[in-house]
Amino acid sequence: FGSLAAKVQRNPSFSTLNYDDISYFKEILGEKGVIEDEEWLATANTDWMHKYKGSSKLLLQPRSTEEVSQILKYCNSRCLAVVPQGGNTGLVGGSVPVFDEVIVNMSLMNNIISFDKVSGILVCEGGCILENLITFLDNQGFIMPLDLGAKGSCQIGGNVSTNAGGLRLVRYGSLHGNVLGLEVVLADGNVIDMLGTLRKDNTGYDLKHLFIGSEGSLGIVTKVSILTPPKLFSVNVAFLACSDYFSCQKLLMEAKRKLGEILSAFEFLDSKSLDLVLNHLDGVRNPLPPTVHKFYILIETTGSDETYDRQKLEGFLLHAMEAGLISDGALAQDINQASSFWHIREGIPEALMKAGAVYKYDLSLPVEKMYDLVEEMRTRLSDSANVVGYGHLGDGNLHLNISTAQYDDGILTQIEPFVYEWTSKHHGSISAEHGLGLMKANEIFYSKPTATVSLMASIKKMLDPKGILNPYKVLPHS
Ligand code: FAD
Ligand code: 2HG
Ligand code: ZN
Repeated sequence: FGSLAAKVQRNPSFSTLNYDDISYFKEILGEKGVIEDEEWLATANTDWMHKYKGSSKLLLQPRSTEEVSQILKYCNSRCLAVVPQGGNTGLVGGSVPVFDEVIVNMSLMNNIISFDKVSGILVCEGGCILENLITFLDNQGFIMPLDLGAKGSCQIGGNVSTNAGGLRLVRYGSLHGNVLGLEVVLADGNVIDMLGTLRKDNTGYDLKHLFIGSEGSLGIVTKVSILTPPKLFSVNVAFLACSDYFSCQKLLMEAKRKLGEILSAFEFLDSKSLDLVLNHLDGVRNPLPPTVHKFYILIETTGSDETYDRQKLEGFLLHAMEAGLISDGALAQDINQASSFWHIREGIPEALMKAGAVYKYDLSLPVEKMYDLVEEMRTRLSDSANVVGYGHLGDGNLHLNISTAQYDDGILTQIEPFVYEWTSKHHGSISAEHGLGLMKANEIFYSKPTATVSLMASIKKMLDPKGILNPYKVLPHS
C-alpha cells in the first residue's frame, strides 16, 4: 500500500492489552459492548479503501457519554492507545488503528435528543448516521446543512471530527458555521459540555472549534448541536457539458452571479471520471447524447418558488448556451432523473474503488489553476495510470484521483512529493475536506508554517499528555 504504515514506529510507551483490561471493560460495558470477534475486528481494522489496515484486538461499543468517559479514563491511566471510529468512511487512514490501538466505535450512540422546529436546531448523539438524520429532518420539513456520498454510513460525530465539506458547502457553509455546540470527552475521561444551542454566544474562547476537524486527536465527540435549514420544495438539477476548463470557470462565475441565492451545488467532473462511473457502476447512463465532452458540470438550485426558480435557471442556461459556455445539457424533469444525475457525481469514489488501486488527493487550489495539476500529472505518468479530476468546483476543491491496476511504490514516487509541492507553490491546501489522518500527517508542513504546527502540538500535549487519542494521525510522527 505504498508502505505507509511501515514508516511509522509503534510508540513504545503504550501498553498492550491484558486479561484485566478486558475484564474491566466488560464490567463497565457488559459482555455485548466488548468485541473480540475476529471477523468484526477484521472489518473495523480496515478502512473504506482497503488501503490502511491495523491489528487491533479489541473494539468497544459505549452506549452513553458516561461509558465513553469511563473507557478513556481507564485507557489513559493504563496508557492504552485509542482510535475513535464512526462510520469508517474516512479517506486518509484516520479511522483505523495503525497498530493495536483499542477501537472505540460510536454506532450505538445514535439517539436524537431534541429538535426545535422554530429555530431548526437539532441535538443528537455523535453516532447518528447522517442519512438517518436527513430522513428524520425531512419528516420535520428541514434538511441537514451537509450532504455527502457516504451519507448511508458516515456518522455526524465523524463528520464533525473531519469537518466534512461535501456537496452543499457552497450554499450552507462549513460545519464551523453550522455546528452550534458539542459535548466531547477528553483523553482523561473529563466530559466537556459545550453543547450550546445558541446562534450567538461570545462568552470567551469558542472551544468547540478546536474539536471540529481534529480527527479524533483531541477528544471523542459524544453529542452535537447543529443548525438545520428549512426544506425548500423547488429543487432543480442540471447536468451540463463544457468543452474546455475555461468555460467551467466562467460558468461558475456566472452561476454565482445569476443564480445567486438559489444556487445549492456546483460540482464538476472530467470525461475520465464519467467514463469510470459508466464502466463500473450498474444502471448508470449518460444523460447526454454520446458525444465526448471534456468536462461535465452538475448544478443544483434550491428555492421556494417553482415558477420563479425554473425561469431563473432556464434563463441562465440559455444565456450560457448562447455565450458558448456549455456545449450540451439536460435539465432533470423529475425527482428520479435528478437523483440519477446526482448518482453519477456521488458514484465516482465507488467506481474508482472498483477500477483497482487508487491514490487520492483532496486539494484546495485557486480555481483557475486547479485543472493544470491534473494535466501535468497525466503528462508525468503517461500511460501508467488513469488520472481523473473532479470535485467541488464551487468551493475550489479538486479531487485528484490516480487509478492504477495495483499499488506500486514506483508510481507513488512519481506522484509524491510532486503533488504536495505543486499545491504548496500555488498556495493551496493539501487537505481541503478529508483531513490529514495517517496519510498526510507528515506532510502538514506543505500547508502550515512550523510555528502553527508547534502550537497544534502544544494544544495536543495539554489535552492529551500521554498522546493516547488517535496516535500517529494529524500531527507529524517522525
Ligand atoms: P470515520 O471514517 O469513522 O472517522 C473519520 C475520523 O474522525 C477519524 O480520524 C476518526 O478517529 C474520527 N472520528 C470519528 N467519529 C468520531 C467521534 N465521534 N469523535 C471523535 N473522533 C471521531 N468527505 C467530505 O468532506 N466531503 C465529501 O463529499 C465526502 N464524500 C465521501 C464519499 C464517500 C463515498 C466516502 C467513502 C467518503 C467521503 N468523504 C467525504 C470522507 C469523509 O471524511 C467521511 O465520509 C465522513 O466525514 C467521515 O465520517 P465517519 O463517521 O465515517 O468517520
Ligand atoms: C467526494 O466529493 C468525496 O466525492 C470523495 O469527497 C472524493 O474520492 C474522492 O477523492
Ligand atoms: Zn468531496
